[in-house]
Amino acid sequence: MKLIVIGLGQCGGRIADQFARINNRARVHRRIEITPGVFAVNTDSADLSGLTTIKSDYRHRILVGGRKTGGHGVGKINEVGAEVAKSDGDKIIDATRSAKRFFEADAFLLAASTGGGTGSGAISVVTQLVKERYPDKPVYDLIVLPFEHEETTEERTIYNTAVCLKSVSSVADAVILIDNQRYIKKDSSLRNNMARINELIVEPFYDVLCAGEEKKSKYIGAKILDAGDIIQTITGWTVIGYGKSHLPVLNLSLTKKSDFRNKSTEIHKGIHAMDEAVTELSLTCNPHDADRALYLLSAPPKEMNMDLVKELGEYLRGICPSATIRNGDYPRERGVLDVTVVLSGLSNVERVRKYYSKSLELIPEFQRRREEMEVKLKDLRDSSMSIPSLVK
Ligand SMILES: Nc1nc2c(ncn2[C@@H]2O[C@H](COP(=O)(O)OP(=O)(O)OP(=O)(O)O)[C@@H](O)[C@H]2O)c(=O)[nH]1
Ligand SMILES: [Mg+2]
Repeated sequence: MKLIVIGLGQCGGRIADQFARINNRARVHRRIEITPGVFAVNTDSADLSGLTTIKSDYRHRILVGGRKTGGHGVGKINEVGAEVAKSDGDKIIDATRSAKRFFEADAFLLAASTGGGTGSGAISVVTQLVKERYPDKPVYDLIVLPFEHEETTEERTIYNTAVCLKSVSSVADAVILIDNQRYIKKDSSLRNNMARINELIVEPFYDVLCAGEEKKSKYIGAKILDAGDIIQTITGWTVIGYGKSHLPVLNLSLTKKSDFRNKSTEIHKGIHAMDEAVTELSLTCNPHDADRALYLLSAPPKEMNMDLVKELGEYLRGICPSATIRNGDYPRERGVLDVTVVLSGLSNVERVRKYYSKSLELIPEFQRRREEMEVKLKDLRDSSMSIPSLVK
């Protein structure tokens, strides 16, 4: 599957940059292309300069809101992010057309964080514009939720998140939810290592995008997971997970393949990888709420067999009883067996609900504070009434 990727704001831009890196990896190691166009949009010129892989010309690193923001961001004010995206929307859409082989892309992937101002304000506006301009291509929004400590220290983070989630959910074909906090749960040293977090966020997309683009017969699975399967699966609230099992360097195929013990070891490793993928989903959710799901098994061809694919299917069916499940296998020569899982069409996401309800409490509080501030300012002005001023 081929994606046009557009990152908005600092977080979105860096995630898009990571997609550009996995595309380079796919080109070098697999001779295939998965992202024919990758772009970053920002109100902050320094953030755009900090990217490393997206082409550095103005058509790929798109500075918006120039006069309004002076190239310095919108400081968490998402309304300004949205306004700038509306006024500079044509500039963004026109730039994306500059992608070589733009029309080969199967879908758009837009990425942003919810906590800031530029990405969180702009993503829904740009999603709507892309959908209007290219009604035949699905548009997926990859949305990065804030760390816990950001929510406790800054209420605006919660409000921005709620507004962003509501806005994208009404325009995007799917909203892929990523919880920043999940990536530091096991290793808190990652908190200050955004580059590593971004690698972990983007990695699950690698095999999923590559599988359907393979041309060499030895890399084509018994059941190919292609763009059609993915497009049919991804809809509404969506999460993605990835797990792997390391394989012994000495391939099991050197021993007797038909040995039932080998087969059960393979199945065990497959289930281990799938269990990890489900445990490490990009956001905690209840798989029972999924209407659609897919899994991709990738392993050296000798490690894959129909029993393994069937067992994995049964495992997923057990945890997502109401989902339509699609699957694929992707034979690659290397020392790991990995499984990518996507759960989609989620009918309930507790975390989203929490942002909505917290934000509802905040709105009257923001209003009260604003009024209180206006009263105090007026009071201060009144107290200067009899003082002369040097300007009119
Ligand atoms: N995963 C990840 N999260 C990031 C990254 N950069 C920032 N964030 C998160 O994104 C949120 C802040 O949003 P930014 O993307 O920096 O904001 P912005 O869209 O540039 O908007 P303004 O700076 O307010 O104009 C916080 O929750 C950060 O933790 C990143 O590279 N990766
Ligand atoms: Mg910024």
